[in-house]
Amino acid sequence: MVDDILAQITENLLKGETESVVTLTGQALTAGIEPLMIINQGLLPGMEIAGEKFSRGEFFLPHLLIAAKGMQEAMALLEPELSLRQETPEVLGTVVIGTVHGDIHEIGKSLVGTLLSVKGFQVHDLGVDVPGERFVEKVKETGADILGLSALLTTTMIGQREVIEALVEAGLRDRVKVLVGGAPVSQSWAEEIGADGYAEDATGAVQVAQDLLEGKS
Ligand code: B12
Repeated sequence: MVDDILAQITENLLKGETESVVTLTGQALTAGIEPLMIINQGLLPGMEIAGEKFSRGEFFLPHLLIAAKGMQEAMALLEPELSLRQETPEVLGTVVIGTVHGDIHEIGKSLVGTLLSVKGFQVHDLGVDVPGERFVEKVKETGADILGLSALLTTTMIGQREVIEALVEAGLRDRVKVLVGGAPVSQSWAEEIGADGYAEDATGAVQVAQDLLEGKS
């Protein structure tokens, strides 16, 4: 039953049946399936397959857009549920997050932001295609502990390095921990550009953010 409903979410996401994705997500919640399980085993496999089909030329841009719409509308239903499960009432730290300049991929960055706020971080989400100076301004304004930089394209990853350089120039590099992520990003890239942390997914991002604040990494 659980596997069935999650498989149907994946299938409908790929078929571009946004309404069904939302209905099934609601049904999954009613059936008592945890929101994170719906995300990780229902929605994300759909996005993954959509990307693979795009690489093979079986899907085109409109397919990706409609799959993204399905994921985002389902997330609108899941986010309040995730907030209800917020684990710590006190603020663990302040995070500024966004997708770097030239890159409009939104979903992964938003998921990382959502899970960080569920865990107790105060999150300022700057959105997508964010110029370096905007990150710097917001870090200064909020006194952020952590800056999260997302990049989904091999051509925009370089933007992460540019933001780090801009922080150095503004004299803020020592005041904020930089956490990088996104599909083409890796631990070695993080090290190469002088970031403080890297995580492969949103759950990992929460762990690394906590470790960074506790000074473990
Ligand atoms: C949906 C999608 C789109 C949508 C985005 C809609 C939206 N509102 O976000 C649209 C249609 C707009 C789009 C456009 C393009 N896309 Co696109 N897209 C995708 C797709 C299918 C899914 C991305 C996604 O949302 N995944 C789900 C989320 C949850 O996963 P995620 O983003 O990877 O995030 C997770 C981790 O990476 C990590 N993470 C992410 N950010 C951060 C940040 C931090 C701080 C941390 C710690 C972790 C972290 O945690 C997240 C949660 O687990 C991917 C394929 C893929 N498998 O990635 C291609 C993909 C990223 N796109 C690709 C391409 C080529 C493009 C276009 C250039 C296509 C074109 N010809 O125009 C444009 C670029 C537009 C631009 N300037 O940005 C390529 C990139 C290839 C490359 N290596 O550079 C991919 C890989 C598809 C492919 N296989 O070819 N895309």
